[in-house]
Amino acid sequence: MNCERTVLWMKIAILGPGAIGRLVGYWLASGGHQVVMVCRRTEQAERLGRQGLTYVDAAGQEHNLQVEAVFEADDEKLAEIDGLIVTVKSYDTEAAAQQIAAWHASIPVLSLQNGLGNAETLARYLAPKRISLALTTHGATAEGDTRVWHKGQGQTVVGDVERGSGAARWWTELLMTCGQSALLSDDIFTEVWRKAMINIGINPFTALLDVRNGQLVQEPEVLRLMQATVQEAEQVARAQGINLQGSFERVLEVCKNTAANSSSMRQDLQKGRRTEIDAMCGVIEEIAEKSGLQAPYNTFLKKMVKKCETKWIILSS
Ligand code: KPL
Repeated sequence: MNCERTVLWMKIAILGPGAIGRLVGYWLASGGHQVVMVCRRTEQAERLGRQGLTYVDAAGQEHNLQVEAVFEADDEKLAEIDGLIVTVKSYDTEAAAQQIAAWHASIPVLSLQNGLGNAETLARYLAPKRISLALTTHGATAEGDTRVWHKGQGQTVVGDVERGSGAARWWTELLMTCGQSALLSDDIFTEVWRKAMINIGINPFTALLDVRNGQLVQEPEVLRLMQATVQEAEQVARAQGINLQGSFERVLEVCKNTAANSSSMRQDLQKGRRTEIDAMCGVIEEIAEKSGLQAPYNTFLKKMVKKCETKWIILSS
């Protein structure tokens, strides 16, 4: 891996063209980089290749850019990529890691995903020095196969799994060439937990109540439950040696900044898809059990979301 090279005109593949995959794909394409969206469905690959990627800004203005799109692992088209961004759902990380391990030996890989445990899964298949992690609080909603609506500004933090590998700096510089700011963190695992707290405080509530992020703060009794859930998760994190303070304040801030957005979990339930609840409240429940703690709020939310998943999946099949 050569992270010394200039970041201009890179060819970047994005594995998982959901809302965040499309958002970052658009950013990179608008910065003049060559973007290859790697799709799991041939129809999506065909549509993206034919219609391009449509980015809808917060004012509802549409912008369209051409991107390449391939169906799964098309070795020929992926032969010359300079970097790969993983935006698949947390429960697909293992399959993604196996796929990447089979393609390339050395390109840098950036995980831009929700949930706890993605880095550990990737590191079972790829050399840790290749892996960087990014967390973002931007709010994005996927529409159809080719559109993404950027519904709320947020912040992106990037850091290396193996400190000092230099890859995270390369990724932040790449984002900067597209006019996107990204902070460099030398403690990315704490950032992963910080982002998980935001998802635990927002996603299950928006999904179960079927509301947008901003609507949560209008209901005092919902706010109380959100606070109790986040504080409980903070305590579980503390048992792991991770000290997080101010998580609930950050949850409120993200609700405000992404008020018009539908959380990814709400989008998943609405589409009859599996959610990432296991990598959020599910991990908190597991760690609590192993540490002799109780996490009733997180356990309850996991149960409720799982119930809804099965109902929606049956209804929409
Ligand atoms: O990460 C998100 C998600 O929806 O998964 C937030 C930041 C809460 C934006 O909706």
